[in-house]
Amino acid sequence: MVVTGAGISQESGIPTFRGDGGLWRAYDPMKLATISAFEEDPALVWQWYDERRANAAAAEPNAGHRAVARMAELRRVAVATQNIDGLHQRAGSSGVLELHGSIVRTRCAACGAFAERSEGLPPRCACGGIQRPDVVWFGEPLPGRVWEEAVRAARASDLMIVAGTSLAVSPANTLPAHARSCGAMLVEVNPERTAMSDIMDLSVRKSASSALPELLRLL
Ligand code: BJW
Ligand code: ZN
Repeated sequence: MVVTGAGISQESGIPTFRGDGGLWRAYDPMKLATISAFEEDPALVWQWYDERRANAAAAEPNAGHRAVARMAELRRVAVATQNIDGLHQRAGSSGVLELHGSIVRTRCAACGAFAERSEGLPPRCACGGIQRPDVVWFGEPLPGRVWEEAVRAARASDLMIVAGTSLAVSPANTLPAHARSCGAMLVEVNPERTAMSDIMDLSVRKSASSALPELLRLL
């Protein structure tokens, strides 16, 4: 199983949330990525997501995303990502478990209908409600089926590669412990220490775009 976070897309030009590469300087994600921020000022939250939608659409998958996609040609590999940028899919991975949703999709905060982002700030649904990005904000539950599948895959895995995530956000950061408790080997790819470095069997202190192709060759 491969579990990824913002660091794998950093080299595609998408800023991370925390650490040195955390470049959403004009905005504080801890404040904006919440339902209360959206209820208070949906236009401000949408400005942040509009910028990030444009950024993600213009970005290209990098060697890290491509290596993950190639791994599935050699072994059965489940991919779970906390990223909402769609770059794993664009690199050729299928069945990606999007733990925190997708910036590509928009749904109505009132009636739940999925639709394209309409014009306007904030954009509105045909029902009159305000649209929102189909992502998971702090305090919201992860999509149930996706999370159950991720836990199942973690517990069934014999090797988990955790790449480009600080493992600071729950419940995604419990996946390594689920894997470990069922006997999997844990490998972390991150230039920096993480919250779970101590339980890793191996920490590769390199960028995702250099380490993941190397791990692919070892597989
Ligand atoms: C490289 C690199 C390179 C750099 N190569 N590596 C108190 C109150 C309320 C809730 C909580 C609470 N305490 C705990 C909680 C739970 C909360 C939580 O975990 N909070 C903590 C922050 C304290 N979690 C939730 O609320 C979750 N839901 C939940 O628990 O539901 C049950 C519940 C309900 C009600 C109450 C409580 C619980 C939902 C979490 C949703 C997270 N959403 C976001 C935004 C998604 C949409 C969007 O993108 O806009 O998800 S926040 C943000 O963090 C985003 C990310 O997916 C997520 C994880 O970040 P990630 O990917 O790890 O990125 P970084 O930046 O942290 O790390 C990057 C790493 O890459 C670094 O380590 C670098 O070193 C590395 N790196 N370049 C490889 N080239
Ligand atoms: Zn609606």
